[in-house]
Amino acid sequence: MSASVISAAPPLRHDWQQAELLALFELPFPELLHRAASVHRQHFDPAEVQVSTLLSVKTGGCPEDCAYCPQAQRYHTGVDAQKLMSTEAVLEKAKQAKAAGASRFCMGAAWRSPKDRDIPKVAAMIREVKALGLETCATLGMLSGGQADALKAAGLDYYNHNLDTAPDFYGEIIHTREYQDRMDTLEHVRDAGMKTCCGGIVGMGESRAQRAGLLLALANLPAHPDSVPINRLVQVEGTPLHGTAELDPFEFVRTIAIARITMPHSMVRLSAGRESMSDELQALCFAAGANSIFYGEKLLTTGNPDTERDLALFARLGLRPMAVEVRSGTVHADIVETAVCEQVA
Ligand code: SAM
Ligand code: DTB
Ligand code: SF4
Repeated sequence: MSASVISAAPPLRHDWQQAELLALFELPFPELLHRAASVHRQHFDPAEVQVSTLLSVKTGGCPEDCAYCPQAQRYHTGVDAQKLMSTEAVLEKAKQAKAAGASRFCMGAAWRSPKDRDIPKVAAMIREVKALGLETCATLGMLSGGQADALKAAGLDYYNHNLDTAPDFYGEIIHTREYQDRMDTLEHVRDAGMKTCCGGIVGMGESRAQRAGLLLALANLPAHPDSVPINRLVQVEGTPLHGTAELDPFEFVRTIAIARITMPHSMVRLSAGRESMSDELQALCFAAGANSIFYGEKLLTTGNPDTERDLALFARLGLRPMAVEVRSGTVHADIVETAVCEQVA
């Protein structure tokens, strides 16, 4: 990417208006895609896709009431509560993810927030995973400032904490924590010097104005999230949102496109929900500016496309995994590419 291309791009905005986002949603589909694809090319190579692998290091038994979530204790979804995994077991999974071609490893826990006594255990996982040369990410619920500092000291690169939906729809989805709690955690993560991964879920029965409201809240954060996961609701039997009307797939693509336009420097991740998407729909999402995926057979408790399907899709679309700079300054794109190319061959 040449410096002249970057300097020609307009400055990042944090003052988006709801009416502007709604106007984008209302553009003819080809025009919206064209605008998003143009922004994508100003900042990224559109053939590159960042690949992260997820692992649920502490599954189920969560006290929160997020209406979409199979891990909430109060819903009967068949997900059994488990203890925190051992560092050795996590490391084994991280090695497998690296061998399969992932560049980032994201550890998720079904907690409202970690207890202080959990932090050294998670810190040990972070240190070991990082030592493999993987980028590290964790999603553990709400964090205090001190907890964020401790995770940063252990080498955590990214913290995932989603806004999930628009402020005016939030109260229909979650009652056990406030929108402001999420903002506070994001502030602690930024203050600790970590990168933020923050997005939401669509297809929960929200209106188009509320999808715009989610993107507005994300794009007007004090700093755009480094990664913006756009999840399509995975409907799990037993959760209150099971049976929600399906979102029009083109509306999903529009949401991706507007995330790309409003947060031009961010990685926009085509996240949960890919398993039930056609290859054609995913290709449209990449054309609309998505440039990151979760890679590996499982998300946290639900399915994801198997790696063979993703590698075949990458090969068909001429996409390749994105290079990653690790803290030592060495670029291990070659490692990632070799691993993936070996699997494609
Ligand atoms: N417990 C922590 C928290 O909620 O902050 C971290 C894990 S939680 C499972 C991480 C995110 O996964 C949620 O914020 C939500 O956006 C996403 N998620 C959970 N269940 C989902 C589902 N059924 N479909 C789509 N996304 C989902
Ligand atoms: C995110 O935004 N999506 C991921 C990750 N961050 C942690 C989680 C998706 C979970 C889907 C439901 C499940 O597998 O339990
Ligand atoms: Fe718990 Fe996170 Fe699921 Fe909400 S999304 S119920 S906080 S695991």
